[in-house]
Amino acid sequence: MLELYVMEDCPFCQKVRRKMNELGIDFIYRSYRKSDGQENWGYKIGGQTQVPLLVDQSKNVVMYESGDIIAYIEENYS
Ligand SMILES: N[C@@H](CCC(=O)N[C@@H](CS)C(=O)NCC(=O)O)C(=O)O
Repeated sequence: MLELYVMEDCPFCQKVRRKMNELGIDFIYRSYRKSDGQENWGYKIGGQTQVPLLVDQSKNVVMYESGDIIAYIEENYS
């Protein structure tokens, strides 16, 4: 299943979540705490402290950038 690392007040994360909901895509919501820094799972997976971060284990994809994530889910999951 898709996993999305997000911070609640991040507008880029909200944009991606909105699109996921619009497309009816089920995903695992991963809370991202900025204060965890490099100890964060998102950092350990993707190597950056940026969110949103999409992880698609079924396709070995780890992706930052909300625009790229939206294009990816539209292409692969809609
Ligand atoms: N261009 C990126 C911008 C993402 C971004 O700026 N995210 C902020 C939170 S709203 C972030 O993760 N900043 C890095 C940090 O706080 O360490 C996108 O569209 O996804």
